[in-house]
Amino acid sequence: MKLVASLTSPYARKIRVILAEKGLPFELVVDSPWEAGTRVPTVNPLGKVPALVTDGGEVFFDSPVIAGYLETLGAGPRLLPADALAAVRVRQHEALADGITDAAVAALLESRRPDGERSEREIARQLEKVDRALAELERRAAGRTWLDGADMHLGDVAAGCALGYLDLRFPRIDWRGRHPALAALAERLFARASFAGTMPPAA
Ligand SMILES: N[C@@H](CCC(=O)N[C@@H](CS)C(=O)NCC(=O)O)C(=O)O
Repeated sequence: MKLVASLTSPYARKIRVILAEKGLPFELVVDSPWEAGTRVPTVNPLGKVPALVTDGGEVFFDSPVIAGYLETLGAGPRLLPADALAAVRVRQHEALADGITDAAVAALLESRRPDGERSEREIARQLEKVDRALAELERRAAGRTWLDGADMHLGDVAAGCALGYLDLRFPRIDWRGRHPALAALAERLFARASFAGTMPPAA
């Protein structure tokens, strides 16, 4: 299978981490949807990465859907529990973590708009979402090794990708200082080969 991804996308990183954890072979097709000449829209009509193309030519997007597909392959450790309600709870953590990423991306894009078009109020509004969601993730991580049960699951992977994205784009946000359980979770995650091998290049 092929994964169409940019090297800085935290959503694509989530999928690359899952593929590594599961030991699934794939071809990485690096393509940035922001660049002229991108072929991403020919694969994903939404023009976003990640998009996964199976060996049979079927395309899956966005990252939660790809994560669900990869789980069906039955390779490597389970990142979603077999129990349906437990899986929904893991998905809730994934959504919370992806939501941090969504708000951080929105704040970054707004901050890059030209003078006169940029709204500091909108940047602050998005960063408030990040703050609130980090506090909620901290509450859920406190006193635990992983967010869901005794093993790492999809919510943990998404959390690591969101926190790594904050390090990349918003190093001024001192989430480690304010959220010790997230700092410990991130340390565990970032020590894994799957995370170490998917560090985004300096932007
Ligand atoms: N919810 C989507 C978000 C994907 C996304 O927004 N990817 C960004 C890269 S970080 C992108 O491709 N943006 C291009 C665009 O919005 O046109 C997912 O989880 O896959």
